[in-house]
Amino acid sequence: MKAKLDQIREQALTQIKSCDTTEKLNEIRVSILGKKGELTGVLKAMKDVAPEDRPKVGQLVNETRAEIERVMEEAKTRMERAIREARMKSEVIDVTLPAKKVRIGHRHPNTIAQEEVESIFIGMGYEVVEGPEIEKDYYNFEALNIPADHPAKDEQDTFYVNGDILLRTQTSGVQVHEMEKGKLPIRMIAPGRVFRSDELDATHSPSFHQIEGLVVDTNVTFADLKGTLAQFARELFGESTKVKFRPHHFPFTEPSAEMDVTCFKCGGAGCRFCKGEGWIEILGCGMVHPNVLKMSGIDPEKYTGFAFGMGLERIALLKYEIDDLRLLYENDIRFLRQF
Ligand code: 2U9
Repeated sequence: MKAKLDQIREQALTQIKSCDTTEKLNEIRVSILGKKGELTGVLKAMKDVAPEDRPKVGQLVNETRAEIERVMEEAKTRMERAIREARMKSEVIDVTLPAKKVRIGHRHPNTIAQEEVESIFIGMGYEVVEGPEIEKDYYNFEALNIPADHPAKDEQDTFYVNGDILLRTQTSGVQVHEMEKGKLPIRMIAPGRVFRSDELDATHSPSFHQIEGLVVDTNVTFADLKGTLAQFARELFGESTKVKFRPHHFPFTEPSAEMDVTCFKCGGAGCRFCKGEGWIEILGCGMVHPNVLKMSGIDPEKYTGFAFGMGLERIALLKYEIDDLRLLYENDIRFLRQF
């Protein structure tokens, strides 16, 4: 019996020594200590041992079992440690590697241009006022001296929600709302999205942005308009910028004009950028029409005002020398990142 036990122990220890996975170790455990295991077989054979020898043999079996279990436990601990160490090695973080670049957002060129225009007018004491993109026909047309049968309405007669409500074609309604409040003087700009039934091409879009301005006070003259807009042009395009006013017609202003600035590329000599003109048109303006003041409850005998309007995209295209409006709407991050 002793010889059998020694053989079982020796065999077990050799197997455990050469075992390299916990699964295999478990198989060894079952084959020796399991229900049908070899050592269990020895225990079952105790009935054949002489009663007086049984305690001695029993003790031998228990000692063998204890030793095998101890060696197995040691092997298990050794294997688990090896697994843990291998994992720690493979998961090690190399703190000397360069960090992943985090790309933070970027303002859109339109936004940059809008904020620049806003900050110039804020510097001159203007307030920035926003208003609804969905507007009543009255505030978009009628209150601006554009009656139902006016040809100017034809060009912009578009995007109606119903007979009376539309997507605004200009931000002018914001100024009308402000005039109706009856708080004078007014010195404001109104930036925002507008809608027209234009096909999308390099210079047109069915939805673009405007910045309009309005000043209403006593003794406001065309000289104030010229001085203000000349100062604006110098701040936006550079100190040496000159301005030129060409007579024009708008239903809501009288007299009306369009303002050109000297080309900031060639200084007015004429180049490819200004198409040889030396001048670039940037906005429309004029003295607020007396009818417009009257309709909003302001006495045109006491008060006068000037107004102006510009397309924000046009300003952004000029300032950043972008030759196609559509690039502003595609939101290709490789394009946007340049500004
Ligand atoms: C009120 C009274 C007058 C706003 C003005 C313009 C001239 C103008 C265009 C520029 C390019 C529109 O985006 S564009 O196509 N705008 O030329 N806008 S005066 O006049 C107003 C506004 C509100 C109550």
